[in-house]
Amino acid sequence: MKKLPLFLLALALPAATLTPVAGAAAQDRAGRAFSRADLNGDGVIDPNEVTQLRAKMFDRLDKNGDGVVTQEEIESAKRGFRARLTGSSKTSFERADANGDGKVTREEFLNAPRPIFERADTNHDGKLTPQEFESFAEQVREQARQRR
Ligand SMILES: [Ca+2]
Ligand SMILES: [Ca+2]
Ligand SMILES: [Ca+2]
Repeated sequence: MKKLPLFLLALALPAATLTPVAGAAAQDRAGRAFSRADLNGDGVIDPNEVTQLRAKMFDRLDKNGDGVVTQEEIESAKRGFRARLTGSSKTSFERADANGDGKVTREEFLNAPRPIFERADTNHDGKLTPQEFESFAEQVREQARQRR
């Protein structure tokens, strides 16, 4: 399986799944992740772009292409991605699965809450600037360090 880009997972999964990396390497990676997510290249990430990224991610996770991502498909994606999920973390798939039947449709997933986006958008203008993105990534790394 092709490795999922870190940023796609970072948007969809809890912050805990971001692998902590120190210093310049981390900044560099955040910068590249940012430009990959800025699909129209206007220098900010907007919710529309998040939705498009989710759509791409959904298609990758939906291995059998039936338009529904099951718990099983999520588990296999998690195994393919080396990030560890802590016991209490829920993926946004699990959050999106409102009726708890272990399946998430494309529509549910695209319309699921965007807690990471909203936390990172510190001035709440609905757009993520590279500065907001980087300072959020820094917070996440800091939290990851403190958990050890
Ligand atoms: Ca943009
Ligand atoms: Ca499926
Ligand atoms: Ca903002």
